[in-house]
Amino acid sequence: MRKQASVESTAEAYLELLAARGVEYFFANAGTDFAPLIEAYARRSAQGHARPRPLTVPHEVTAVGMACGYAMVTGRPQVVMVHTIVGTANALGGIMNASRSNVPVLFSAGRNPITEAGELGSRDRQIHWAQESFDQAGLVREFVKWDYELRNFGQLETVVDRALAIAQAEPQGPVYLTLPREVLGERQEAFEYSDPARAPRPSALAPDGETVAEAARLLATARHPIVITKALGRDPAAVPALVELAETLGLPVFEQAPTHLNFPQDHPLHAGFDPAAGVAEADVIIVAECDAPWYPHLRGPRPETKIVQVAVDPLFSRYPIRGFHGDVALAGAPRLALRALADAVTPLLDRAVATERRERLGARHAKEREARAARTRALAADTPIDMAWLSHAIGEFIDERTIMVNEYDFDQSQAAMRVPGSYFAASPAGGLGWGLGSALGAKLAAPDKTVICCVGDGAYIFGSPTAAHFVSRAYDIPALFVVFNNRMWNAVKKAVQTHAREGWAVKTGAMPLTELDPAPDYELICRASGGHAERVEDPGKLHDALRRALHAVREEKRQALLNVICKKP
Ligand SMILES: Cc1ncc(C[n+]2csc(CCOP(=O)(O)OP(=O)(O)O)c2C)c(N)n1
Repeated sequence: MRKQASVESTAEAYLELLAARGVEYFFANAGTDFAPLIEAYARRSAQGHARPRPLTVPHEVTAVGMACGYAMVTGRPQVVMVHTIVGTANALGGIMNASRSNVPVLFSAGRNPITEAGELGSRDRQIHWAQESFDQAGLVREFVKWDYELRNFGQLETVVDRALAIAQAEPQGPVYLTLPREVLGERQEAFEYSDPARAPRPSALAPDGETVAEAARLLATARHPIVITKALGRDPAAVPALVELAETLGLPVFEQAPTHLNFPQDHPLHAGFDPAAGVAEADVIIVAECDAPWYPHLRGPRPETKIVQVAVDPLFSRYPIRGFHGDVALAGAPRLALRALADAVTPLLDRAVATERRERLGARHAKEREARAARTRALAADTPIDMAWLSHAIGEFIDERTIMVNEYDFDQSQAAMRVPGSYFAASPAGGLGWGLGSALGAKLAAPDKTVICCVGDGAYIFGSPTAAHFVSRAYDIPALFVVFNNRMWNAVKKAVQTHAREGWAVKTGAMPLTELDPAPDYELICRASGGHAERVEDPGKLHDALRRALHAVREEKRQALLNVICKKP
């Protein structure tokens, strides 16, 4: 159907189209390049058009995080718009994260005015000469699927629809659109477009029957098959498909540095978070959406072990190097591949073998959980608080309506999360600062859920906390932030310890460049934006502090922060 809207500028037509395409939020960090858009927003608002809702996000790290959090929960891309080359540069770490985590985002930036005079929007500020680069998109091109500069009004619909369609096509990821001020500011009277969009939306792909049959034959005769996964749960529908396959075969499922909820953690076939022993023993390994299932430098599978790769893109084509084998590679939507595999393997299966494995693994799972619980209980009174105990305490408050955003220190093995789409961890690209914004985006996407964001003290600082707490208050987005405060960058320290096990740093205890002492009173940063915030040092008071913080978030509808003083490793 064709639709017509009365508009005064290209910028207004752009907003009209984004709204029509279901974009709900416009996460913006504005500059002089935004003038036509702000003007267009003012007109739309005067006429009662609320979408896409503009949110002022005073740091790009937070803005990209929010768009990622929203898309991770809903699967729908939102718009982030930043200021020219400088805003793009600030946002880049977040875009790298989104790229490697396959999060669709319409990332956009104003373009310095092109013309020196003569057009509405031409250069009229001191920065307008120096703030131009030869190739603005070149700053991000390696980490976006597509980039383009809007050249004129006539191509607006094609460009926006193409951007949104490419971001959402598998493998999903961010796209980048630059918007010159002259084009945005151009006078228009009317805008006509198709509604719904007519850009092609590629269907999900399924692997061919012959390759599925080959994988099924390998699995049917395997004695010690295992699964290793990291990001399968990006598609929540893939989780029950993996459960079905695992139950059919009696397959242990290991999660390797998971970024999503891939398999219910209380399921008897959940084999934990360290696949090393399983890898050494396995004769067939299903690598399901996992970029680095083991570290060949340390220890890999035996040479005769067969590897089945299951992924949207089993080559991880955008990674310069990834040498993990794939004797069989099932490309396409993993939910379809895994279901097809379960169907194909069922008639070939020796049921007695599968049953024996299921029972043995189930007993082991129960024993390991008990042993872990006992180890954690022994830490209950440790002061400063042990991170495992903190994770355990948080785990006790996680219910079916909780979303966990974890940037590093929450130890998943201490909880028993089971709802697909309820857990998100930092991207393997490792750009710190993702957590706070992502938690806010997740809460925007799921206002009825409780969002708990666990961050290290390092990750908290990288997340531009002043901006995040500002946004939480300004737009009523209450989340609980828990700072695992060990007053250091332990990840960096651990790298030194494994790099030189008996070296100078280990022997002398000197670890320059890893300390975050004296630590700020992080609770004051949250309180400055009206949040409920506490410092927690006594492990015996942790549960009550969590209760109060969750009450603030759920009942008072305001953000909360616990600055938990943790043991230094
Ligand atoms: C943008 C960016 N800068 C630096 C790093 C390197 N880095 C990886 S982990 C880490 C420390 C994280 O500290 P914290 O959040 O306190 O967790 P901890 O390591 O103490 O558990 C750093 C600095 C990074 N990943 N990203």
